[in-house]
Order: sequence, then C-alpha cells, then structure tokens
Amino acid sequence: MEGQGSAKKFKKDNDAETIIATGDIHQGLEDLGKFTCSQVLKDDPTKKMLALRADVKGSVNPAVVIFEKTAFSEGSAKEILSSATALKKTFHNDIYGNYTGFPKPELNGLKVTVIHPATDKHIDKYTAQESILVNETPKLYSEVLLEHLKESSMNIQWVYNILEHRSEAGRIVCEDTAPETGFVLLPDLKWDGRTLETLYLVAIVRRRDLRSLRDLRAEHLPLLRNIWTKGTEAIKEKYGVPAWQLRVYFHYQPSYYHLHVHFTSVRFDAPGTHVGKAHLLPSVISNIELLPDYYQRATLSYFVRCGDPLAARFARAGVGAREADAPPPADGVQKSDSLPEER
Ligand code: M7G
Repeated sequence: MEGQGSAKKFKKDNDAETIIATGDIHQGLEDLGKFTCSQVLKDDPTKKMLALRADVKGSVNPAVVIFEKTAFSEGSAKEILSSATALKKTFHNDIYGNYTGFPKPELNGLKVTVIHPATDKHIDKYTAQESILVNETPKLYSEVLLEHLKESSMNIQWVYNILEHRSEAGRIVCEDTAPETGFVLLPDLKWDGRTLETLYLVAIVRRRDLRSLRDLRAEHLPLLRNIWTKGTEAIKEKYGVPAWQLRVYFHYQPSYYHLHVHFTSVRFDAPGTHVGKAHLLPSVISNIELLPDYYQRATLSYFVRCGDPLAARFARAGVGAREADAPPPADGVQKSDSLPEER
C-alpha cells in the first residue's frame, strides 16, 4: 500500500484493467506476466538476492521486483531427500559428486517483493553502490540531516495503514494502543512469516512525533521498555523464540522516519545488522538511563550510499569528500575517514 494516493498515471490497456481501475498492482496479481526487466539493480550471490527494475504493462510507473532464495527448514529436509528431487550431474571425481537438484516447486519457492509504483528512492535503495562513512555529530544532524529530511524522505503511508488497520491487520502479532507507549508488532516485509531461522518482525510506535533514534530521550524510556517487554513476550508466545535468541535494534539511519524497532533471530544475519547501522534496544535504553540526552549529544556513525542525495549534502559540508578536496575540519565536523573524537 505504500505510495497510496500517489499511484497515478496509468495507460489504457485491456490486459491491465485491474491496475487502471484501482491503481493497485497487487489486486489479483498471480504471476509476473505484466513485468519486463528494464535493469538489473543488484545481483547479490552471497545473499542469493536479485533486484530488478521492471516496466509494468498498463502503467507508466516502474516497479522494483526483488527475488530472494528462501532458507531451508528442517521440515522440508525429508521431502527434498527423495525421488521427487531430480538430479543433473555436473561432474564426479572419486567419492565427490556435484549435481544440480530440482526439488518439487513447492519446496523451491522464491520470496518475491514487488514495489509499485517504485520511486527513484526505491530504485536507489536496491541499486548496488559504494558507500561512505559519516560520523554524524549533533551539529551535522541539525545542519545536514534535518535539512535533507525536509526535502526528501520515503513515503510512510504504509506505516499509517498498519497503525490504522487498513493494511496487514490480520498479521498483527501484538498491539498496545496506549497513545504514548503503544506500538504494533507484526512480521516485517522481509520475512516469509514462517521460517524461524530468518524470523523478522517490526514494532511500529503509535505516536507520530518520533522520527528516529536521534529523537529519543529519558521521557521515552517507558515506551522503549514497553516495546522490549511486550514485543519479546509476544514473540515467545507466538513463535516460541525467547528474548535471548532475538536481536532487537533500531537502524540509524533508517529508510523510513517513523520510529520502529527491528526484531530478528540471532541465527539470522539479517540485512542491516552490521556496525554502522544497528543499535541494540537494550543498549539504547542503557545509554539513555546513563545520560538522558545521550542521543542528542552523541556522534552516530553510519554509511551513506554514494548515489544518495544525502551523500552530496554531506560532501558539501566537507564530509565524505576525498582527502585532497576536504576542507579543514570545522568544529563538530569530522572527516568521514576519521574516528569520532573522544568526549
Ligand atoms: P528501516 O530501517 O527504516 O529500513 O526499516 P530498511 O531496513 O528497509 O533499510 C523499515 C522496516 O520496515 C524494514 O525492515 C522493512 O522491510 C519494513 N517494511 C517496509 N515496508 C514498506 C513494509 C510494509 O509495507 N509492511 C511491513 N510489514 N514491513 C515493511
């Protein structure tokens, strides 16, 4: 539903009546016949993920289509190891044999994410690019990041659709409706909702005045503790996964500036769990307990993709520019390749 209200200019086309009538490509979408690949955005052999930009029959707007190989489960092991799995030999040498296997289609499904209409930001997000490291001081936050957000941030209609039960209502795992400390917990778009090894849920806070980690201070501790306690309890109850097997964290920078918390399995190397992106919820609570305005005073380091307009803004502020081009560090502005100063 993201982009609701912005899915606009649709061509007349008899084969694409649904899109033309509703503006929503997901209505009755049962195969990918309407899509034609216009660009391979990313082909990641490690994550076994392929992201494509696609033209869509009946629409002038492009789509981003992401294919991911799904994880194996213990349950499927027996079914794969059977005569239903055809083999094609690549080679064998002594005791070693190499084959391509073709299990039943039901055991070989792909996770497919379709984003339509896709904006330039979506296309950038899924395009392979180099990144720069930014050590964001409070000064850079107010002078660069906040200015950037005024002009450019991802549409968060999908968040309001969830909070108002217009989308994904049946997927909600836990909901607390308290205005200040409430949140909705549900499976993340990135999760198939079944495979516990790749468990991924997201808790979206009800209040709409918190954009990111940077806004958090002592008065929000009850909200953060509530998300931790009720979120981990709900996951234990529904999926049998205890808190000590969960990685619970914020992204900084997030893609969507409405405060939310990621819950993933520690067995899963989820995208965005690396240093320079993930901030564990218990550590965030502890930092604020120690220093109520920690996140207004801290330098927060993260990576920005080179093609992102934010990288250009930081470059204009002397951050992330090449060594030879960079101006001398001004107060509070650190070069991207330096470590944060000790406070
Ligand atoms: P983020 O840190 O802002 O972005 O997290 P990123 O991790 O994508 O860089 C937003 C989280 O919300 C991500 O984990 C997304 O996969 C998830 N998400 C995004 N959308 C558009 C949806 C959605 O429509 N439904 C659900 N359930 N999750 C979403």
